[in-house]
Amino acid sequence: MERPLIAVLNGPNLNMLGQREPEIYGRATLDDVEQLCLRTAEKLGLAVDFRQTNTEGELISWVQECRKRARGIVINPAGYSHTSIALLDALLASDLPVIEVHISNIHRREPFRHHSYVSRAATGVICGLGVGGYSLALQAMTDLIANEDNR
Ligand code: CA2
Repeated sequence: MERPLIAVLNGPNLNMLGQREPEIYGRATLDDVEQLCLRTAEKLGLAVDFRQTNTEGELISWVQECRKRARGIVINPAGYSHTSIALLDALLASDLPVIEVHISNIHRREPFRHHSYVSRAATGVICGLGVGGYSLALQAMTDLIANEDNR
């Protein structure tokens, strides 16, 4: 049987992971995060499409594409979490399970990071557990999909 496809989408500036602010985001690069997701997906029997963009429109277009091709979305919307109703609308329209991931604990940081528009479309939110949060999100997604299939 074909492996369920999970889109792992990353927003602006996450391409700089591991290059600056290691005290907040750790030392792993985005390539390391992709490898972590691929390894985790292999163990869980999932397929992963891992992407990063610095533009809001591209992120929204990718979410729209997911409707036809993916079983779930794991997303770190980065700065767009706190600003983008358009991204929220796209995620709501996708009709897919969404897990929002933040590497840092946004609630321990500046007040403007405490609210995420995206969380309204998310089945679950993982934050503050470093890049391991991506792996946890894929594990949780496996359970969500299994529950859907057993309905
Ligand atoms: O903690 C997270 O994962 C965030 O989504 C990261 C975003 C931030 O705007 C959110 O509030 C929380 C920032 C991504 C930028 O990442 C960088 C990594 C290294 C150096 C500079 C930026």
